[in-house]
Amino acid sequence: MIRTPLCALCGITYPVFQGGMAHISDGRLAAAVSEAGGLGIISAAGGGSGDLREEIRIARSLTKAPVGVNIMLQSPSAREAAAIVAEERVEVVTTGAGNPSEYMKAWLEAGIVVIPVVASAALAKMMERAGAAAVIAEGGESGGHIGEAATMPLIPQVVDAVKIPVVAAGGIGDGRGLAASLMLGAAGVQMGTRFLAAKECGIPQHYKDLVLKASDTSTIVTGRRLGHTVRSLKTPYSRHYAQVEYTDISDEELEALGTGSLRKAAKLGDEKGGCYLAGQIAGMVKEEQTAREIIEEVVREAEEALRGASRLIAD
Ligand code: TUI
Repeated sequence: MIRTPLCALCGITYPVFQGGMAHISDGRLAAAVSEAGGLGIISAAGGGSGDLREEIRIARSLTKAPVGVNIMLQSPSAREAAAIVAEERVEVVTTGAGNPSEYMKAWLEAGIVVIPVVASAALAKMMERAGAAAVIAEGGESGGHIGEAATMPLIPQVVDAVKIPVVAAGGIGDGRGLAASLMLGAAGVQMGTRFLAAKECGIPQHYKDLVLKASDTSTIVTGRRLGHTVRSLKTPYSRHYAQVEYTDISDEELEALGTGSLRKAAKLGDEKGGCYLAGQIAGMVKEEQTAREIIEEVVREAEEALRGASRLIAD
């Protein structure tokens, strides 16, 4: 049994979060993760039906365990989502791709445990001052929108910068990643890519197949020129984007190439125009499993790794 302060803080059995993935993480996936003892997180940016209130109610109908909602701050619906989570008394709110300071007061008054995603020690400190209960420090190995720092150097620097618990994210795909994160000082982990292959994850089969056949070198980073840097699987679409990104193509044309591409992948399985977000651990995902199987396997592997670690010390 691995227990950390994150468990009591969020009312969960295991210190494992499922990332709130835009257009992907819905009430059904989140409920399956929470029911298995982790923290399931619904994405307010188009998870499931796209109706956040509906997805929260679906999750509530499937589990009595706490659930979270992730708000992607650059999403046009962020403000509306910020109000809904307070009205619906969601237990945990995570935020991504920005600074959630303007919403903090209302969320804290509603009794919500607020856990922003940060990509730097500076933002982690600011979030701690603003009342965050913990932070998720996400390195650039993750899928989707990424910052500049990698997980291995980011986690200890954020841990040293704040007193609140730190959740490690980016590049964590199994129990060795959980054990290593705990050794870096984190109180738990968040995984997104591993849960793409969860049986309860409703993405098109083509998306799952791309993840299942990925290797260690299957992802690519694009979008830096326009300031929306994302990591995705190498596909004809993402290779084409990378090829034209630093040519004389106009910003407008480049922007148009990206428009709707996340939704096309996550909702339609569009093989030509879809941008299939995934992290560097995609190559470690070998089979579809239930959320419960994923969480129990990750925790068991981490226990084995941590028990075995003392044998490395010769005395
Ligand atoms: O947010 C994510 N990952 C995402 S969001 C997304 S949807 C999207 N749609 C269109 C374009 C781009 C993305 C897909 N994946 N992860 C959390 C995360 N937050 N990673 C990095 C950050 C971050 C970076 C800088 C958070 C705060 C930050 O500081 C900004 C500031 O204002 O100080």
